Amino acid sequence: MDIGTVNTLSYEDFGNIFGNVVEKCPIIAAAVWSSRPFASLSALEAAFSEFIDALPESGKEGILRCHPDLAGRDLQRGTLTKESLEEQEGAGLDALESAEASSMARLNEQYKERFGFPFVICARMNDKKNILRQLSERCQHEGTVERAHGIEEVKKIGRLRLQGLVCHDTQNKL
Ligand code: 2AL
Repeated sequence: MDIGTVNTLSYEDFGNIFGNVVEKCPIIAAAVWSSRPFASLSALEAAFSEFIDALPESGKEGILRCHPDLAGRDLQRGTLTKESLEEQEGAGLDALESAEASSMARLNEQYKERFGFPFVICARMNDKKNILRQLSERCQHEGTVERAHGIEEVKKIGRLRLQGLVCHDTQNKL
């Protein structure tokens, strides 16, 4: 779809298409629709990022809490969103060795216990080894640092999801 078509979408269609750009947070797409028309894919990406950045800290933590654990229960039970499943499979998280799986489970719990929200990282920009290493390192950080880091990862995830939905090349002259 090109950006011109995006700009013609009703809010219902926009929500159906972009509702999971931020994992399980369709309210963000519903809000971003109000910023139409978008000059380009970059402008659409910026509208999502700016909405997230403007939220109070509790709202940012809420977004993080909507994310499933990596290699967690939802992956095992088949209850991940389509987008999250593709991302987790792409990083090899559906095929962990048993030692990797137990480290991931232990560190995910440790992280949640410490910060009150789950560890979030853009799985499409990392492989399983890198994810495990970063999970271990980020468990040592301060809460404010981790909240900001997690939100930057949410924005990366959203940017890649948007790039899968809207073509790059078309610039719409407004
Ligand atoms: C996720 C997810 O669902 N997709 C992704 O890239 N990262 N979750 C997470 N906890 O980091």
